[in-house]
Amino acid sequence: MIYHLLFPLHKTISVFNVFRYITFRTIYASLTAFLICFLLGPWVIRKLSYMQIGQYIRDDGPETHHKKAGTPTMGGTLIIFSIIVSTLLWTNLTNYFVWIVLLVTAGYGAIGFIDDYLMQIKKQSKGLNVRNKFLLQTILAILTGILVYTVPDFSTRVTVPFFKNISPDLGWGYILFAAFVIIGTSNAVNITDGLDGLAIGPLIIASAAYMVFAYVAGHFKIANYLQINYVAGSGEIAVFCGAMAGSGLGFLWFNSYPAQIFMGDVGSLALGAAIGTVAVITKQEILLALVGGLFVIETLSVIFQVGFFKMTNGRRIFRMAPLHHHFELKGWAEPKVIVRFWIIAIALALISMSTLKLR
Ligand code: 57M
Repeated sequence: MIYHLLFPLHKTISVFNVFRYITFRTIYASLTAFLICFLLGPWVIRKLSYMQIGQYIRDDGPETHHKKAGTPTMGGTLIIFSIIVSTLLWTNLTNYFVWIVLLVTAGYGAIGFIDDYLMQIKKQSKGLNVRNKFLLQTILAILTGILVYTVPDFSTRVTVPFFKNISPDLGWGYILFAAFVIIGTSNAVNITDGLDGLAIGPLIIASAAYMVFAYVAGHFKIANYLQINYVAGSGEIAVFCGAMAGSGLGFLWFNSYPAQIFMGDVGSLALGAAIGTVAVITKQEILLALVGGLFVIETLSVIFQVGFFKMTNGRRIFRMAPLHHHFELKGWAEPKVIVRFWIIAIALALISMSTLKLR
C-alpha cells in the first residue's frame, strides 16, 4: 500500500522514487514486521496467558521439558499477522505471486490454528485428527500448485542444484511436485519446532537466503548472468521474505531460551508452507532441501527411528526422535543444542548460496 500510495508521488517529489526499489522495500518490510512482533509481543503473551492458552507438555518427553508447562502458545498468530501487514504495506499488490504466498501462509495458518484451537481452547488432547489435517494440507497445496502452474510462462522444469544442464520438465506433474514441496516443508518445520528458538532460527536463515534467490530470479540481467531461471515478478517475493525474516527476529526475541511463548502449529505449519511456496516460485525447489537442511535432518531422524523401531521390534537408533531430543537426552543443555543446530543451518544456507556460482 505504501508502494501504491507513495511511489506515484515521485513525479513531483523525486525522493519517492526510492519506493520503486525492491531492496529498499525489503529492508523496510523486515523492519516493519520486526517492530510489529517486538512491540505487540508482550501484549500477545499477556493475552494468551490470560486466556490460559498454555502448552500442555507430554510426559513421555525429556524431563527438562516439564518446567515448560503453561508457556503460552499460538504465538504464530502474531507472526502471521506481522508478515501479512508488512507484506501488504511494502509489496506491489498487483503482483500475482505475492497473493499466492499470502494465501498459503494464511491458509496453512488456519489449519494450524484449528489444530491449536482444539487442543488449547477445547482441550482436546490430540487436536485435529492426523488424516483431516493432512487432507486439508494436501487440498491447499494442490490448489497452490495449480495457481503457480497457471502463471503465464512459469516453467515446469525443476532446477537441479550444481547441474545446470539437468532440469527435467514435469509438465502438469509440476503441480504435484510443488504440493509435495509445500506439504513436506510445512511438516518438517513442525517436527523441528520442539526447543526454544529451534525452528524460528533456521526459518530466519532460510528466509534470508530465499530473499537473495527471489531478488536474483526476478532480475532479468542478474538471472541471465548467473544462468539461473528468470521468473518475471518473483522479485517482489524478496519483500515477502524480508517480512518473514523480520517477523522471525521479532518473535525470537520472546521465543529465545527460556521461551516466553511458543509459535504453535499455527506458526510452524504456516511458515513451513510459506518457505516451501517461495522455493517453488523462485524455481529453487530442490535447493530447499539444503537451505532448510536442518528441517530435513530432523524429519529423516524420525523416519529412520520409526522405521528401525518397527523393523527391529522396538530397538532405536536415537535415544529419542526428532534428533534434538536425542542430544538433550545425551545431556547437552538445551541452549547448546539450539545454537549448534543454528550453526549447522547457517553453514547449510551458505553452501546453498554458493550454488549461484557453482554450476
Ligand atoms: C510437534 N511439538 C512439540 C509448541 C510448538 C512423528 C513424531 C516424531 C512427531 C513429533 C511431534 O509431535 N512433532 C511435532 C513438536 C511441542 O511444542 C508445541 O508444538 C508446536 C509445534 N507444532 O510451537 O506449541 C513441545 O516442544 C517443546 N517446545 C519448546 N520450545 C519451543 O519453542 O521447548 C516447542 C517450541 C512443547 C515444548 O516442550 O510442549 C512436541 O515435541 O510435542 N513427536 C515427538 O516429537 C515425540 N517423539 C517421539 O514420540 N519419538 C519416538 C519415535 C519412535 C517417533 C521415539 O523416538 O521413541 C516426542 N515429543 C515430546 N516428547 N514432546 C516424544 C517426547
